[in-house]
Amino acid sequence: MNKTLIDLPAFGDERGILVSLEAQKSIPFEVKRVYYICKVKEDKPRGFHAHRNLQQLMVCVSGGCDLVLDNGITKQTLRLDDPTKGLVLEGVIWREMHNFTSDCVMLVMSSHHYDENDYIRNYDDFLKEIKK
Ligand code: T46
Repeated sequence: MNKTLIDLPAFGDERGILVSLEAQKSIPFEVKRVYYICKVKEDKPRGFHAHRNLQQLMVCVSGGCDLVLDNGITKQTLRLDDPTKGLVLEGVIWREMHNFTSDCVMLVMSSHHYDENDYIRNYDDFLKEIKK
């Protein structure tokens, strides 16, 4: 599975923590787009898609959620709830986000602009596509 949990450069002192993200340094690709997910409903999962050609770095800067990652062979669940850890995803991975805390803010940096044609939003289509 093409996923890596990375330690983000974090500068903590008695005032708190500052996390600095620099494209092509702490972020292993050129960032073309940034978005964030916030004001979530705890009982409303998100995702349920894969990307054909996209690298993303995901960080829960507040709160957390469970990420279910599936490459068609193995399925893994990990809790993302630490603002100093980022999850880098690349390759065709089915992703679901569950069990959000109400204060969750997920920041995502992407290697490409938004393109709905890059999404596989049907699980059977995803399985067909990875077998190609
Ligand atoms: C992902 C997970 C982690 C845009 O217009 N521009 C954008 O850059 C994005 C990301 C979304 N949208 C529109 C498309 C939909 O009408 O925003 C709406 C909600 O998007 P979606 O239902 O895809 O949101 P999530 O939370 O299910 O998935 C998002 C990203 O789309 C996806 O790339 O990996 O977060």
